Amino acid sequence: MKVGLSIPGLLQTEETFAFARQMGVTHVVAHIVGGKPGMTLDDALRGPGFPTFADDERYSLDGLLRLKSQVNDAGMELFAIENFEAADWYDVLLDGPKRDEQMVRVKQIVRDVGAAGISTMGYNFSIAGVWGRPMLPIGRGGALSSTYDSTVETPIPKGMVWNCVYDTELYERSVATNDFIDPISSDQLWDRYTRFLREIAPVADEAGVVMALHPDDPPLAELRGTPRLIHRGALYDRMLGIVDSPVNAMEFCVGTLSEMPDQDIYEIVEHFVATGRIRYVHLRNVLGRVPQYNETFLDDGYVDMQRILRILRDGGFDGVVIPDHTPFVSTSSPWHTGMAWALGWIRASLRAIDALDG
Ligand SMILES: [Mn+2]
Repeated sequence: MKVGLSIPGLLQTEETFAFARQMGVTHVVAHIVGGKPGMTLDDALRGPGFPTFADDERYSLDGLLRLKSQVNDAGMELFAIENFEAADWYDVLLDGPKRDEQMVRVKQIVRDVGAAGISTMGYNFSIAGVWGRPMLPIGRGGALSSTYDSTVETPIPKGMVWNCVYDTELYERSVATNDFIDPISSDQLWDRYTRFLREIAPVADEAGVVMALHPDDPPLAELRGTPRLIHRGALYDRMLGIVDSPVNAMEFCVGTLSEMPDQDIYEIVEHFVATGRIRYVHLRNVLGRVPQYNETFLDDGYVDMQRILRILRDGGFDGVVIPDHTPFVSTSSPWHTGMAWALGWIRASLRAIDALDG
């Protein structure tokens, strides 16, 4: 297996790439959304949602090639781009009037990702996105850790999708008048997704790009009044069946899958590794399951992560594993420290598994 790191847009700088290589990372996942280099975290979090930029130059062929050469110069491979900008495809998610126009943009991004020689496009197909997870000092030693809190759940004002405000005027008007996005059924969401997937798959195939879908975090059947697509492991089977091709694959988030109730995480990993369609793995541990859980360090949750790595290896998975989110530790650089710890833990675990069985 290869050890990778997901680097958010805010941190896509020469310094972070050097940090990643120093930690032994060989494969980079560029999580472009959520901010740009030069912005501070405070800048990024100042608005009512995460920042989102329509037609962002970073998704152009030139932008992708520049990013790739930065990563290559640091001695690593740019393995994947993670997520489309909400501002680029909100009407694909909402089935709005700009849906077809926005699909043209999404297809161009996938073509450009392929043309830049990047093999994988990770994405979420989610209206509510990742939400309702305050950071509290409940991790080991008081580390700030995400927990799900259903009491803060509110419906989504129009103008927002996936925690991003794509139309500020509409959003402000909607907040003032309690105007929320139209309710839909789970079947309607699956119809939207099916239409999207059948349209994007041939484009991805031609571009040499694998589309990798992340499950819904937190994995509830409904969140903020909207249905969720992948909130149980078995729903990945449904998704894989819609387009039965290697271009339709999973961004396999062990953390999110471990939050799901009524299923055995080890059986889930065993089942899906056998499909050969785990494109890459997000590794994270958790205590509890929805609606009551919190994220933990890799060695501090209810899941035996080394057993997960063994199941993946024994199932023939030889792809990229990245740390998912980690608790924020008490240093002046909580993200770097948390990732450094997780990367070291994963590298040592992979080595130990091979040595013990070897
Ligand atoms: Mn994840």
